[in-house]
Amino acid sequence: MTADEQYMHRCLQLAEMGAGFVAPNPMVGAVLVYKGRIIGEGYHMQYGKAHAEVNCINSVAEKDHDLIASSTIYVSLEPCAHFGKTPPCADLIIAKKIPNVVVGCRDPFKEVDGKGIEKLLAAGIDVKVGVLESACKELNKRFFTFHSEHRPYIILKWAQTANKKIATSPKPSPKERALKQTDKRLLITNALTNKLVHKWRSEEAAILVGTNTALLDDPELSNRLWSGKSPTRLVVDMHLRLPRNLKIFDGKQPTIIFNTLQHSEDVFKILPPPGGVRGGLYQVTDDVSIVHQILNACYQNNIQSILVEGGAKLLQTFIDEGLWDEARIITNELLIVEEGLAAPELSNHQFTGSTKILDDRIAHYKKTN
Ligand code: AOF
Ligand code: ZN
Repeated sequence: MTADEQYMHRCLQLAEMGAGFVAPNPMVGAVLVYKGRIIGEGYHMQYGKAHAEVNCINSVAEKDHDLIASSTIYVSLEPCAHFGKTPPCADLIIAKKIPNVVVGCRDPFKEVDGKGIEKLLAAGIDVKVGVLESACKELNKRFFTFHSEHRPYIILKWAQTANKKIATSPKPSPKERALKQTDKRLLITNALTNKLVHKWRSEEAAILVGTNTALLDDPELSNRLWSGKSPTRLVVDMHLRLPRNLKIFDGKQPTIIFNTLQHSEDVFKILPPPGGVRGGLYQVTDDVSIVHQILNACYQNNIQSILVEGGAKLLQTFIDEGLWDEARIITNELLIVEEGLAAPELSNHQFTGSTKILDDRIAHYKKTN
């Protein structure tokens, strides 16, 4: 690693400490270096609060203040140029007369998007861009996908048996429904992988399921087994047939129902963080792809990532439309069922590794374009 890469690596370590506290903002870290010595460090600690550069510059000890104007500041993301919840970091760097700036990657947010770098250059500052660029982008993959592709980052997740079945029955019969025999849940994963799935839920802004999954599994779609928040629940129920006694209606987290019949006011209204969204009915039409309408609603309302947890049909629609970024597939290698719903078929993917937890194997895939 070059010296620049080492300092950028430190920026990334610092940035990560903001995980879980800064979304929908990106995680950003900064270090200030004078002749090979780090004299300041900082990161974006909380949504709406000071940016990394501000915390970094404020951390410099009094005795080192005179060195700031002869130092290099390393930042994992382009310093901002806009007045948002805080003033522009580029202006602060200029005001502090910092002569050198090393940037991990450009900020895709339209208010910044190169303008921070231009501001610094116009002030005569030496700017280097693109140190550990892919690692910097990977850290904020949700933020980058959201701003560059105008849709949330999409993670598909499902659990399958050794013979690739994901559920016992696609639909309850009217008789089963009348008898409330809807407990057709096929338990595939073990206690440890369940915990991991809750960790995944804590990391995303929203979780999405289709009608049959909501009806058959009656999932709570919350994070109960890991620290941190629970995602907003997004449920497809085109004809509003889901009974109100399902766990998704427990009121513990907002639930948004995509349907063709009704629309509630302020359904996506953003409450101050960490409140998230209000929930309610969101009207869609059935002549256009439902997936596109959901993604568009998320984009318009600053939901930067979704975890799609089923069922097979909905997951397959995302795969067929090429609208996914990651797939995490849990396979119980000991369980084989005779009948069941076939697991989705991935196409256009790159295998990035797998982990084994007792009898469950978790395979990770990334989409290749
Ligand atoms: C930086 N340093 O540490 C972060 C940046 O509403 P605000 O004022 O917090 O601005 C949010 C935007 O600023 C966010 O969308 C992203 O473009 C940038 N984040 N920029 O210079 C930081 N967190
Ligand atoms: Zn800033």
